[in-house]
Amino acid sequence: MGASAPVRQRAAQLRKDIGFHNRRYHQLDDPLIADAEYDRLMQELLALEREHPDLKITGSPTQRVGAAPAAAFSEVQHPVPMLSLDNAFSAEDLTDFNRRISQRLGRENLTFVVEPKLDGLAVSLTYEQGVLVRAATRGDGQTGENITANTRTLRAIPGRLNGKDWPEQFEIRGEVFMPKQGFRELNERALGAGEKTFANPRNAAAGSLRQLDPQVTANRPLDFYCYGYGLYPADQLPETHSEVMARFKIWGIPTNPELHVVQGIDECFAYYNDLQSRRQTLPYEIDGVVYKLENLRDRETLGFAARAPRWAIAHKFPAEEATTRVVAIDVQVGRTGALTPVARLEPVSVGGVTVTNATLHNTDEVHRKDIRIGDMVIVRRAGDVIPEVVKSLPELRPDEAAMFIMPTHCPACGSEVETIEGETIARCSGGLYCPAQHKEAVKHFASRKAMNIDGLGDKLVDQLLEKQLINTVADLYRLNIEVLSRLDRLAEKSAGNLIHALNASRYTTLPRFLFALGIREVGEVTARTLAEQFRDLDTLKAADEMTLQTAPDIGPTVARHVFTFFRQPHNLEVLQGLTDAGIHWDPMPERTHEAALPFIGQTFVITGALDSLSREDARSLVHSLGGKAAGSVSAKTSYIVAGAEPGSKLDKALALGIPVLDEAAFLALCQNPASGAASTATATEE
Ligand code: I6G
Repeated sequence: MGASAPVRQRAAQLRKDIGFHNRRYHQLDDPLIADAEYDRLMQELLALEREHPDLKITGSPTQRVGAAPAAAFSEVQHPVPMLSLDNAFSAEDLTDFNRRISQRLGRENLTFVVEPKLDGLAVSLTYEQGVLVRAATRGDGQTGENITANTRTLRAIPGRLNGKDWPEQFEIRGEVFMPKQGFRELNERALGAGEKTFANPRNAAAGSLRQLDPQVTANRPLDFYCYGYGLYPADQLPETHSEVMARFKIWGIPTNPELHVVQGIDECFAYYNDLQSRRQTLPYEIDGVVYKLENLRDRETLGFAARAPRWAIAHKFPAEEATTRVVAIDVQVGRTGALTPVARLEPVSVGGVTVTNATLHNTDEVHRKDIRIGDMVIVRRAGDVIPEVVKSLPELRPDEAAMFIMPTHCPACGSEVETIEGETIARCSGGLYCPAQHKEAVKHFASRKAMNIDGLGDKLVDQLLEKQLINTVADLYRLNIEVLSRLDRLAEKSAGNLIHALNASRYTTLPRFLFALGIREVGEVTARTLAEQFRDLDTLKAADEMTLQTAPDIGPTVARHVFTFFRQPHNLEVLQGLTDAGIHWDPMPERTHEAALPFIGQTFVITGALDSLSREDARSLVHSLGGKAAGSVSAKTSYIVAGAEPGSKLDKALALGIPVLDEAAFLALCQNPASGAASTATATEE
């Protein structure tokens, strides 16, 4: 039966909207909706066309790829159509795909090649006699944009191939992308120069490659992995995809090291889960995994549908971005009085989690991203990171949208708000008088890395302060079951557990205690440094600013914060209260002699993403062995520890001839410092 008029209208609207968003994405590199929203529009149109085949007209975006080339570029006709990929959004979609192709081939347990789906720009590269002669974007799949001159500036793309057994003429296809680190550095530079930043690495990669001036492309940190081929003499093809890729690798064409061959759909799922768990640590952004049949003859049997091969599918990860509206911008007061603008959002599901707030960091950031109250915005929630607004969509701005203005007085206590010259952070000047700062200070005191008071969560702290059952953190130690039983929703057992946790926390360490006090700029590492240097609380309390600066890595700012903290009568009262409550610790271990602090006098710089440690953990490890961890490379650096995507610090270290350790060599050195020279020799490049 033909579709009814309203259904027909909806399909027409969807076709129009998708066409519009295709041009924003493919031609302007400036999408107006998050990818997930786009996918939803496409899925809706596909479902309508499945139900009403008469709607599946020629020219529907479900039957086409991308968008026509932009007029600014000359055109390249693809000798073999450059198609897109079908998507699987669920396990069921993937099982359907497997069933479909197994049925058509008459075999089960098929072999697949699997690899990450990079979030970049697909390109076609043609080689003749081993020389790159043409590069093109996908365009609409038939005709792409000629980007040869720009592509030649990419170091990852060989202008001339190694070896000589390549076909006279052939075409490879792959993804140009911008690694996360390069993206961050590019945006940092743009910020410094007051220029526009890119919303994400995909837009940055596409915008950098689709430039009229190749010199601009040359200065952008672009990379490339080949994922397949287009035109290729059939009689020179091997049997499998992985053999093709192995050949390409020999010729100097980069292929993704995460490419694997797996057996059956279960191994595809296992690969998907593994990659999803590592998604945040990969040096580039991915939005899913691609599965393709390994056997090239099987591919030929299955062939192509209108816009995608039947033998491949992209299994998408849950989305990290969504579009929603900013309904208000509130100001949150942190532990140190910093005022952070927070966007209150119309609730939106991002990768299965409902997001209602996103941090806006500071006023500069709000203005730089031009975010107004009432705006539509793209929000991003990657892994467990706090959601943030990636960009506003001024094109969709309602007339009544309002600018954000940082209040002149603290919303929690009414004290004046100060913004120090040269700093972007506005601060409430109320100190612990401010209930918001006070609340955050108590939460920090109880937190895991501070006094570790298990069971004293945020809600409980709110109640204790609101009901005035505590005034300072010292009062926590006067709580008893009877008082706690007056709190809402605190069962007797939980109250008992809390009392137990409070008792246990009385015995702590000096570094933890110093960290728990919440002194400005005294994080875990600085607290440990101060404890190591001054050995006991009284000596630290008595130290003047100059003396404080004799400790490693303690500069004038931290010294001033520490000095001032111990001169405030209120703080001294709280300290006395805590001592009276029986907070105690063992004396700091004897100043360890050199054998136990093998890194004394050595400075490490940690850069890039490590596998088994966070950079903070690695720095702590260096400190615990007597070394210094510095933020930048200089001639004084003893070692640089380089993880994935190490960026410019590694380049500088190599230029200065500083020994480079990879993570394994670093850990080996920590365990067996005497092995230093041997480990570095293997880790130093070239
Ligand atoms: O657009 C694509 C990205 C990645 C692809 C692709 C891919 O493999 C990793 N593979 C094919 C076969 C196609 N597009 C058509």
